[in-house]
Amino acid sequence: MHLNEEQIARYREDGFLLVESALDEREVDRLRAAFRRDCEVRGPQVIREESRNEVRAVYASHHRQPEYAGLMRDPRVLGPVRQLLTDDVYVYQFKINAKPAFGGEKWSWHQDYVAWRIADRLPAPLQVNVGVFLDAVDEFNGPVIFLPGSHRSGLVRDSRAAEAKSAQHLDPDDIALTPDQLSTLVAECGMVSPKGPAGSLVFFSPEIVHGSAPNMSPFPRRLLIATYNDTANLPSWPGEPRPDYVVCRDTEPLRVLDAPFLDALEGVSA
Ligand code: HL5
Ligand code: SIN
Ligand code: MN
Repeated sequence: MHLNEEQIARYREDGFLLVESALDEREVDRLRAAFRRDCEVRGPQVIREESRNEVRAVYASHHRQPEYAGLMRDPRVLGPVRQLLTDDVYVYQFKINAKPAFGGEKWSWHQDYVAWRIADRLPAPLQVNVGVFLDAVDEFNGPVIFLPGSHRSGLVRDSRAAEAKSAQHLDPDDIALTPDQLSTLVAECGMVSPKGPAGSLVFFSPEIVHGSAPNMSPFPRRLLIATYNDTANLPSWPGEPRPDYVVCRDTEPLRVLDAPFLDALEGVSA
């Protein structure tokens, strides 16, 4: 899959780009099954909701589940990322935010690069995020809301809250925008929440302001977010590096598969 000039221009202008139904139902089924398996793997990479014992997020599933390892190199995902960023990229971070039905909690308004600059001393915002819809996303199940164009406003924050919400990762609560900052930016940029069927992709900038509301609907909103970083833009930790489930250590440039990930996994040639 190749993005056309207009799509690339839209990504640069808005800071995000939706590609509907890039993956088919069979592929999404396999990814969901791999996620269910991965939720059973015990360890600090599984983050639970504060108020109940449900999964809030799981990190680095591509280290354990071959479907996700393949997906990270699938031409429909990695191809556009290389067009938007550069040829030599690797997966810096991988997470699935589960937003369970009947109570998946909010993700506060934030810019990703604020987190990575503070926590990992990542030199520059040379990343592209890819959101993969593991469920259909609609107005009811807590879609991500973007402020279009806000990636061109610079960083809104340069420090984190004194008290961390989570010991496992940096929760957006710790770097949340103030109400005043958000009101000013929304007046300039407005708000958009990309929606679509399961299997849709949303590419978005590490500097765009985004967040999402709780999910009180009867439908889960499982969203994979993979962050690709330029291999020439590596973190340099001031002290102890963050764990490798939050910040991946394999910085070898990724090669694009020549077939969709399931075909590659099953050894079917293209
Ligand atoms: N949880 C991420 C991390 O690196 C940061 C957030 O959406 C990305 C802000 O710990
Ligand atoms: C995030 O930015 O990490 C959370 C967005 C979401 O899952 O709604
Ligand atoms: Mn984010």
